[in-house]
Amino acid sequence: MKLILKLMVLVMLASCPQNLTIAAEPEGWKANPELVEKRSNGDTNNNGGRTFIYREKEVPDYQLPAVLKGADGKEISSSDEWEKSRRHEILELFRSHVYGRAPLGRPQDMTFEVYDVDRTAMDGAATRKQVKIHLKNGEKELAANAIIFIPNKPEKPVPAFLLICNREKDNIDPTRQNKSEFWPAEELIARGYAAVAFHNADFDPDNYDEFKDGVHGLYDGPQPRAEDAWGTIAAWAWGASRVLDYLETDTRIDSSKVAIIGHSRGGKTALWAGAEDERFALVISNNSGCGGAALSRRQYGETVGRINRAFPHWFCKKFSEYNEHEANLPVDQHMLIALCAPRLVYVASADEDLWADPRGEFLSALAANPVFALYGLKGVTAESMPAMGKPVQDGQIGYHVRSGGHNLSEYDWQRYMDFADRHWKK
Ligand code: GTR
Repeated sequence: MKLILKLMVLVMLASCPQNLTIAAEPEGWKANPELVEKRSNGDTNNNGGRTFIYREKEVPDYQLPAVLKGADGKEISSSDEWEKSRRHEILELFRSHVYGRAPLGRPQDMTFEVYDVDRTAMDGAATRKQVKIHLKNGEKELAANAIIFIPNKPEKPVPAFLLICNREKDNIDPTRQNKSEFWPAEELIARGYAAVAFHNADFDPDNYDEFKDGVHGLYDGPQPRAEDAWGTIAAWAWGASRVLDYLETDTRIDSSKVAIIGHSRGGKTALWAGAEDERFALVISNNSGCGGAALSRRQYGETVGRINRAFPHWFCKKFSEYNEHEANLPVDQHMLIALCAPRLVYVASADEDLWADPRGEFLSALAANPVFALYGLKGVTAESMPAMGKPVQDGQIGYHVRSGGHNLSEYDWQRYMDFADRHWKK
């Protein structure tokens, strides 16, 4: 039957006039060929002797590790089995092979100092607070800062968006003299959400210093670093959880509805924070690419080898064993998204950000669907990549690809708030 259909289509095609296009392919996003050409000719810094892949046809054949097959080879067929065994197995694989293992959860010696409270912020629309999170380990101390705006109305506890800021601090200006689309706090307030942000460097400066500064310096012992010792992304993710610890104590925040959001290296961090800490109810990855939402095995744009050479502090040491050997990884990034199930997730890509592999980000979200299905839920509700500017938001996983380059834009934020409205304000 299939063969007959195929033949019929071929006959139809053959008899069609040349200028008639047949809609044989779904009208999803495709990388702009000019941009692909430009990238393919240019960007070739250290990729372990390989050229970077920007042409879809150059993506190698790959097979993703099965998210629903346990280490003992058994199929996982219920949410119960997922929660009792497989979820933990996958989490452990990411800890030991990719991000490293945070040595502790909520630390013993942590205090919150609330200061700078202004009930008339944003022309009276919000209350601003800043919170110093004091961390101590013996004689050593570190303080990280969180900036919080809470809508004055309604007076009940509100859901919050917590941004991991990996750009300059003036992007999260508490005085609001500097307003950046990277953190549109006024827009969040107008839509009824608390806007919370912290700067990643407060927990760990973004440079390679052999893990002496930040929370590594505070907590890591004198012994040589293990292969699976936490990298900087894991340190930032751990920091996000400490901000959430504070938010849980704030009676104006509905801590059962806190979204963790980050862009690029911050997006990788948001996903890892969501995997490690199930209190985050919505996990948002904006253009997170390699080591974030994008499938490593596709090797499209930035690769495992390149990211480990350029940023030797982001992941654990073990991860560099997979430089140019992606197929040996016991996980791929769809499993990271799956670790957020059944909670809400949002993955977003940008048309010109081929370095982050938009298609690889979408396919990764799609491959996480079976885990959501165990809960009788839909993940991403598109079978193939949607068109640019056509967000898909019905299921537990939201997805969009927007026009423009690598950035966390006003458009992205509005879509994230739409998604939260849809799922949280039903
Ligand atoms: C790039 C890096 C990406 C991404 C980005 C960013 O240089 O290759 O993985 O994380 O930085 O954080 O802006």
